[in-house]
Amino acid sequence: MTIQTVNTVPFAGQRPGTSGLRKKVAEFQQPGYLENFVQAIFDTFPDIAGQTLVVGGDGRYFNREAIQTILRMAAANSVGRVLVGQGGILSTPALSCIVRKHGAFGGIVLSASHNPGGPHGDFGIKYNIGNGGPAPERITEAIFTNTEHLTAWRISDEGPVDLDRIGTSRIEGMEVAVVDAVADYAELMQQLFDFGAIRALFASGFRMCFDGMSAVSGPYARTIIEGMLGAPAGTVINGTPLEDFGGHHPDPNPFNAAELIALMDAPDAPDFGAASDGDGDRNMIVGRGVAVTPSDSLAIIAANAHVAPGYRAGIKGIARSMPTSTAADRVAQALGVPCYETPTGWKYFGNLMDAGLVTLCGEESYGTGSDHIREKDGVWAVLFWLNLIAASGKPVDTIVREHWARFGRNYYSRHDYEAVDALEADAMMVQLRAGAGSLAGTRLGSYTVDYADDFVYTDPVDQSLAQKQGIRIVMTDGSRIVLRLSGTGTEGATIRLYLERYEADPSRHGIPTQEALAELASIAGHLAGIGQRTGRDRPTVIT
Ligand code: VG1
Ligand code: CO
Repeated sequence: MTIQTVNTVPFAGQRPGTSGLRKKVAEFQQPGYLENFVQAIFDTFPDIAGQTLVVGGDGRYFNREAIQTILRMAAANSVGRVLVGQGGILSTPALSCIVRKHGAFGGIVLSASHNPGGPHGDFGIKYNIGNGGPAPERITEAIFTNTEHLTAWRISDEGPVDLDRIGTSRIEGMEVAVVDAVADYAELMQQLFDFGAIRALFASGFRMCFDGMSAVSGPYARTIIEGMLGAPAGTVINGTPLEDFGGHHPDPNPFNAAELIALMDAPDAPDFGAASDGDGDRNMIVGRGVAVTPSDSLAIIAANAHVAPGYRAGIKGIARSMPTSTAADRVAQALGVPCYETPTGWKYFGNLMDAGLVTLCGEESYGTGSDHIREKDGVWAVLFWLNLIAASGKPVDTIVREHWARFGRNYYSRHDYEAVDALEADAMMVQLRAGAGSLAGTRLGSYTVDYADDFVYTDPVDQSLAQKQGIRIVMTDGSRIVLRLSGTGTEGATIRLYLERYEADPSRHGIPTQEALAELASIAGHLAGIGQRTGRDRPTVIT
């Protein structure tokens, strides 16, 4: 047993973004790159000695190697015990569940989520705190500061651990427990949803397709949907996690899950379709011929929460990220509960859930979840919809149409301009920020600006301040244009343009989305000078 102290110099740019540190695999493979960041995490917690950590990832290329390194470093940093998912696999929501259930000190997630994997793809690492959720900015900033001053990291020369065999072993004095990746999570789902009703739904011949996108949620969906809920074998497609996600972009939206969308548009489509992302925290809900926008999904879950046993007593409140449509706000108002607007990224929901202020949270980026854990949760959202379909006896398209008829429809779309010149993108934001203050009262086409600003958020629980969270231009009729730069990309900058228009009149709920939002898109394009700055005449991805 030897613990080595290896001298090192800082790597520039190890600042965690919206959801952890994400870089190209090749960057992570530089000698010492991963080690520096991991040591910076341990250095942030002087009280980590003897504590329990949970470690797992989405199975992408470099996952196993990174886990072996983290285990040896954890031992060298006096961690008491580490729980690792079998095969190095844990979905992000499963990790959150295990941290909470076992009262762990924290967790380390190895994932770049929906970013492509493989040797030429992306890798990522994220630290979660004891509530099971992503570390707040105060902690990610402390980790970053440590990366800038690091002089050495510590590692044991013991190992490697057999990640495929369930059981315990030791590295130095530290216990390593390889645990079933699905069991704790599946048990939690069983407490929240009416498995009996969903089982009866499948037994009646209801057909579903769950696209695991060759990423981490396949094993969870197979165990729960095909196993516990009795859906026929083959309900889960692309259900085996692959190191390169089969060469696909594991992002569950109509653009990247084209196979599922085509299936749901076909004449013999199943009744229900769903997909999840690389690390299992995102979800897409699809009915016959209709993909539900994530913003609508959050609102519909909120309006119907009581159908699921775990939420029978009602919800305390809702939180949505600022760019997410205001559909949920209307439901919150009808229910008489608060609706909070937070910056982009799940880490901003943690305090609200811990303080018991909200039950449901959601983001427009195909993320929905509740206070059962502290991450967004793809399979959870799919199970909620199954529970809702079973309880109401209605198909997805009817549920959506009836929701719009009651609350109005928030037409919604996101336009992404990916891998654009970072300096131009920054200049665009500077210009928008400078101009926002004087937009109020201006007429733009058929809209009049009510107010415009760069979103600032003060956390109501600890008063922490998050600034420069995106430009929002809110019209007098409630329509909105939002612009911000992505914090998860690894190439140049990605401009995200979010468009929303409210329509109360049910006779006008059938307009194709892009048509309904065309004028807002053109106003935004002119205001921000997107064409001139990026040299693009259309977005890379529209969702
Ligand atoms: C994106 C989404 C954001 C989400 C984040 C992490 O961030 O917009 O809503 O929380 O990804 O999701 P950004 O900064 O690129 O817009 V995941 O599933 O990648 O952990
Ligand atoms: Co994800």
